[in-house]
Amino acid sequence: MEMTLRWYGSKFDTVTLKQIRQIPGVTGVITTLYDTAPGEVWDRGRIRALKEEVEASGLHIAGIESVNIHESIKTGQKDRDKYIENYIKTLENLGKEDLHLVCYNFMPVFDWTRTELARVRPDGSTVLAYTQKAVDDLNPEKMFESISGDMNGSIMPGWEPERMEHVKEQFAMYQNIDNEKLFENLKYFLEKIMPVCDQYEINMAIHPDDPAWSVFGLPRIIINKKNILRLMAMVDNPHNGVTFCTGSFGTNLDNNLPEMIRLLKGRIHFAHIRNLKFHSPDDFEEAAHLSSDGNFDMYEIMKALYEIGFEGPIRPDHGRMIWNEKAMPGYGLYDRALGAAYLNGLWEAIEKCKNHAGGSI
Ligand code: CS2
Ligand code: MN
Repeated sequence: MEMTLRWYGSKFDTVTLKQIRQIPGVTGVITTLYDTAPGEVWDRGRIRALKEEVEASGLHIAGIESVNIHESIKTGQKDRDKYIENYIKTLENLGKEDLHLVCYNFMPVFDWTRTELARVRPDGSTVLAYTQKAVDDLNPEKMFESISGDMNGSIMPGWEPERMEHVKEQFAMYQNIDNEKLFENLKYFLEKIMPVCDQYEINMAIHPDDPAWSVFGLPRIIINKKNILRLMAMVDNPHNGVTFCTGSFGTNLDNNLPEMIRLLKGRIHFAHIRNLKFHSPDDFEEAAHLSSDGNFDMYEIMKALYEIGFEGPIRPDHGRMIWNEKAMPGYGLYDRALGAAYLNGLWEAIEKCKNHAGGSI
């Protein structure tokens, strides 16, 4: 595995490449052209410029998160082929620049949902949190208003103001889309892009839905073992793979994370490692990465990744806001750096134990 950090680009991120370069063991970044709209073709020159900027700092681009999918593709509109063509051109441009990992999601309308961006924990840190009750009491616009004051001046992925302006029309597009239809549209998209992925050796890595159930009545499919295995079998090509995000699959306590990792052997191209602390099954907050701070056993998760021979990038997913840092909620430097160091420590210990003691731990 390779330890990486997500970086939104110098125009959008409070964290610099120089700072990332100084986190022990972090050698790459996961980045994107954050100001491109879903459906747009990524310009090859811009991709190259981004790559050169990252490389000048002594790091490299380990993957792209995300190339977002246009709602026409998700809802299967008549004009979807045009947007798929554009997506293929973007993949070609990435492939020509020697980039081979693309994270994306297939969540209707917006990306992950949290009801608070700055819940205060007993230690005084602030974290992203979710309570089902808050979702049940609000509509998306009201929720956006109630959380936008805590964005620290950043643009949150999936909750961009432009997106919120069109939220009603976007909801209307999903009126006749159920989970089955969404699966069908995802299959259609993946089948169309697999040839270019084969040609340029691009691993597509779908990010699970977060939380792993329907919000605001919208369909959601990448939520559990059964559905993710179904998707792998539906388009049975190794380039159709997964971003294994523990904090997203883990929102549903019925999901056994180490078991799912083992079942997805060969198809996990990217891992997001994050811990959650549950107060009830539908009230949780994003804890520090350390196992004892939340509900997940991080050692078992890392061991499962090690045992399936995982070689892709890992990034410590969202961190807490600590030490008075002001950054995009979930994406400050300090707690993610602590997370990277901790996960690297677990990995080193697992590796060394495996190599001694006749391979058993
Ligand atoms: C989130 C998402 O959980 C996460 O990693 O920050 O924004 C994620 O990057 C996207 O869903 C991937 O497409
Ligand atoms: Mn994630």
